[in-house]
Formats: sequence, structure tokens, C-alpha cells
Amino acid sequence: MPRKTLEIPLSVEHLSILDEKGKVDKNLEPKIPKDRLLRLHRMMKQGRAFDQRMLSLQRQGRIGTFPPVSGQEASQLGIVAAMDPEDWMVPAFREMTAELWRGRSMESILISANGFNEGADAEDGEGPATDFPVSVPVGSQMLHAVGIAWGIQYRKSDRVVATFFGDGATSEGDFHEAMNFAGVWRLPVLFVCQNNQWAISIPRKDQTRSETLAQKAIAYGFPGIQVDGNDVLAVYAAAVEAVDRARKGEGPTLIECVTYRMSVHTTADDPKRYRTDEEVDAWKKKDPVERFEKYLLSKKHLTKKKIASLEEDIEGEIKEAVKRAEEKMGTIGDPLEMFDHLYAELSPRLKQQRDALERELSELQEDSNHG
Ligand SMILES: Cc1ncc(C[n+]2csc(CCOP(=O)(O)OP(=O)(O)O)c2C)c(N)n1
Ligand SMILES: [Mg+2]
Repeated sequence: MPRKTLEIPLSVEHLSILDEKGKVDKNLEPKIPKDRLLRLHRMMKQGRAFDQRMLSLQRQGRIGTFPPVSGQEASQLGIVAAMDPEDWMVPAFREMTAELWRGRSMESILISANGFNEGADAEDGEGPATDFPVSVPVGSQMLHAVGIAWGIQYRKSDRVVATFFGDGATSEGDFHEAMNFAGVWRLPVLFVCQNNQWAISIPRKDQTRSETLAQKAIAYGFPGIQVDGNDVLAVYAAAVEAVDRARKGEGPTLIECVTYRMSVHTTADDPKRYRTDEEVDAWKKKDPVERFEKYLLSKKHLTKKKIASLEEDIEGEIKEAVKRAEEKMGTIGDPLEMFDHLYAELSPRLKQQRDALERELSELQEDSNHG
């Protein structure tokens, strides 16, 4: 048999609409109503401000470990803005701004960040019941997303699922299993890779020899697109197309959002040990929030004065949310709950530990009753 070249589609599209200076490509500009554009802007600003507040609360010992979003607001909001509330969101652990858009309160996020189950309770208006909680084991949530999508297809519903993950997660077996299964069954999934250049201290170039992450979709038989992840218009436009395909039963899409984690990996990390200030500064010039703000100013949807008063409102809302969360945390939580949900029956050793903690807690309670 002679050798021959098989004609397989091997190109990957890259989409960018709003450049670093906030200048828009008129031919590609999506038609988004003004009130929606302003809501996107507000959420970007709120996400950024809340992120900074969370960081300082952690430094003061008022919340636990926290993974900041700063830099990735457009990658998250462009996707969720293209979805309906009844669609499903299956996040990793860094999608706080997407959760805020979907209706989760800052109060609930703060309560969760302190380790209370009560914060993740979707039943008292803390975000749609179609949102999954954070998933810390890297990549595992993509399989959950595909399972949900299979259920949607089985029930002949037109809902779609968006699952978020990082560049690092593409090295996990779970990513490949999820992509393959979704491709084979043409499931309604948006695989949203936030390529923020780092998986803790491992740079993107050491993660894979592939030139793009988007091209990995080709092997599984569905489209992959690379977008400027700091350009909310590009992310939104790509997401609208992917949602449409998924709803029509045309299967999954992989969207690689090229972005940057501007802050620490988590509050337990020191990025100065593995990346340079020059790199961070270069990405700061591509800031998704500033860029979008410039665009809205040039469209006259916003004025500097309106921005200043919005910033003030947001600060006030954050302050209120922190106050309410801290008040609530004083009245909830039973440390014994930590033994409740892992085993149907506790092992003798765990039972011993539970009994010891119970005794200790009731002694503390007696002391406080007497004192
Ligand atoms: C299965 C698994 N391995 C390792 C870890 C430790 N870990 C937490 S986050 C992370 C890096 C993830 O990088 P990426 O997927 O790019 O997401 P990012 O943190 O950049 O948002 C690692 C290795 C983990 N949580 N789960
Ligand atoms: Mg990453």
C-alpha cells in the first residue's frame, strides 16, 4: 500500500473582538443589549472587588484558603452570560465570579469559605439548583458534567452543561475520558478551559506539547476554538455558538480561553517563587475589566462618574455581606458534623474520636454556662 495523506480537519480558529486598548472589531461585535452589557460590567467589577476583599479577609484569618479569580473575569462571565439559569454549571474551584452571575450570594460564598455546609445550601436562594459545588480534585468535575449531559439527552431535554477547568486539568485522564464520551454521544456540553498559563508552579508549556489546548477537541471529533479569554465579547460570542450547537443536538465544543491568573494560585501560594514581575506586568496590560470599561466608555454606556458611584455601591454591598455572613456564622455549625457524611458506620477509632470531641464540646459548653 502506498503512503498517502489523510485529509483531516486540523485547523483551530482563534477569536478576538476587543483588543487590549478596548477597541472593537465592528465586523465581529456581538449584538448585546445595553442593560446586559452593563450587568456584565457590574459583575466584573463586583467580582474583582470581592476577590480583593476575600484575599484580605484570608490574611486577617477571617476565612480559610481561597483561590482568587482576578484576571479571569471575562473567561467566566462570557460563558455564563450565554447560558440560561436552568442550564447546568459544573465548576472547578476558581469560578466564584461565574457563581455570582448565576445568583449565588457573596454571603453564601463567605460562609462556605469558612468551612460551613450552610454556605453551599442551594435551597435557600443561594444560586440555582442546577449549579454544582466546587470540585477540588483536578479534572474530576468534567466527568460529572458529561454524566449530567447524558441524562439531559436521555430525557430529551434541551438543557446544556458548561464545565470549567484549567490548563493543568487537560493532563488528567478524566479530561480525555470526558471529552471522548461526550464526543461519541454528541452530548450537550461546553468544555471551558481557562488556560491561565499556570497550574500552580507548572507553566503551560510544560503541560503539553500541543500548540493549543483547543486542538485537543479534534481528536475527539468535535470543534475546539481558542478565544482571547480577557475579551468578554469574544468569550461570549464563542459561548453563544457552542450553546446553540449543544441545544440543537449537535454535540460538544471545547472553548480554550487564553487568560492569566493575576494573583496567587491560592492563599497558600507564593507565585514570586516561580514567575517574574515582568510577566505579571505584561498581562496586567491585557486586564479584562479595564478593557471592557474602555469599550463601554467609548460607546457612551458609562461615564467616569457612573463608574465611581458603582464602585462605591459595590464596596457597600461587600461590607454588608461580610457583616451578615459573620453574624450568621456565630449562630451555625456543629463541629461533630465532620463525622457525619463520609461513612455510613463509623470505624471504632473514628467513633472514639467523635466521642472524645463530643465530651470536650459539652465541657466547653458547661464552662461557658458557669462563667
Ligand atoms: C487530582 C489532583 N491532583 C493535584 C491536585 C493539587 N492541585 C490543586 S490545583 C492544581 C493545579 C490546577 O491547575 P489548572 O488546572 O491549570 O487550574 P488553575 O489552578 O490554574 O485554575 C493542583 C495540581 C488536586 N487538587 N487534585
Ligand atoms: Mg491553570
